[in-house]
Amino acid sequence: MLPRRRFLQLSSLGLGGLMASNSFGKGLSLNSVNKPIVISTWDAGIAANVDAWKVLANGGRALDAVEKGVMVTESSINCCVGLGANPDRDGIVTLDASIMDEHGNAGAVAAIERIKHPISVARKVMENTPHVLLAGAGAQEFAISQGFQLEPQDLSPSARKAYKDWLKKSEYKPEINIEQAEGGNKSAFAPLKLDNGDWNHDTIGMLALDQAGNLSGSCTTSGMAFKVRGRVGDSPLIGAGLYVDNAYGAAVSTGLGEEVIKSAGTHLVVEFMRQGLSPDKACKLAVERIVSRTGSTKAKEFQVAFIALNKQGQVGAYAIQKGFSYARQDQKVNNELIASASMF
Ligand code: SD4
Repeated sequence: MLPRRRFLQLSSLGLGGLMASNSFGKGLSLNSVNKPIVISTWDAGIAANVDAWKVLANGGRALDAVEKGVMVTESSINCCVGLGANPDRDGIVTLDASIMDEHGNAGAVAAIERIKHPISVARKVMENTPHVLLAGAGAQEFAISQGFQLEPQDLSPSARKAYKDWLKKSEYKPEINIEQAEGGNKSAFAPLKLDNGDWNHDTIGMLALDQAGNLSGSCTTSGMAFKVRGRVGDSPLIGAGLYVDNAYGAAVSTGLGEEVIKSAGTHLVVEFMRQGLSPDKACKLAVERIVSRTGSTKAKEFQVAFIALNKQGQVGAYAIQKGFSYARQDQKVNNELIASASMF
């Protein structure tokens, strides 16, 4: 993972807007489409983009890229996502994931246990069932029926330590992903800082546009650390944590899922792009919509961030709190971490 020092300030400089017109369709010829491209949330996106890019650079499908990409994060034992992640308050890791293709097909799993790659199970739900979302024990049974292996229930060393620390107070105070909390915020739900100095986020969302000009997206998470057993966040909910409309654009979210669900966040971002707004502006308006409901005093207590990619290959991001970043790989930017603009 890259240290924060290496963040580019491209978003805040508005460089994304230099690549093409900020308004959908205006001044753009087909040749100006920036493809292929992949973007993904947080620092872990750098490693995930590498595998996604292998697919895209070889002319592969965006759907394969967004699955392969986030599988890297799901496999990483000391990360944030997948079976290495923090458990719920009963000490059990439960995972959520969703995927969406260029045809508007969608698949998702919620609160699945002991499965290494929830994103691939989500894809099987999409491709092999007439359903969109399978949850809990049923999702696990389905995964096994599709050839997935049941993994041990053990916690990773970092999760075991974090859970043990959390148990000392067992304070239930859902704050999530507020990076400037370093040193100040002692909430159990603030992200953990790893020994190497990186932050331990518990979600990765990825969006890709392939050489054929098709969009897809994925999102996979352990949800909120030390959550109530059975709690499901925004990530597996289509239109909340992830939305793809192949005609206009795609968006994925991270942060406090409850607030994203209540605003149908990523559907809102994509609708703003449909109305002609740039990805940056669409993400900003969606964040503002959330804050207009909660009020800014409450919004100072939690993080929500969106990234978006439109049909022209333009990208955007916006967050409530500073500290959010996303990784970008295309012909113009070689897998760099980009600092998102934010409200506060
Ligand atoms: C959730 N949105 O379950 C996820 C959490 C998250 O980085 O994004 N963490 O609410």
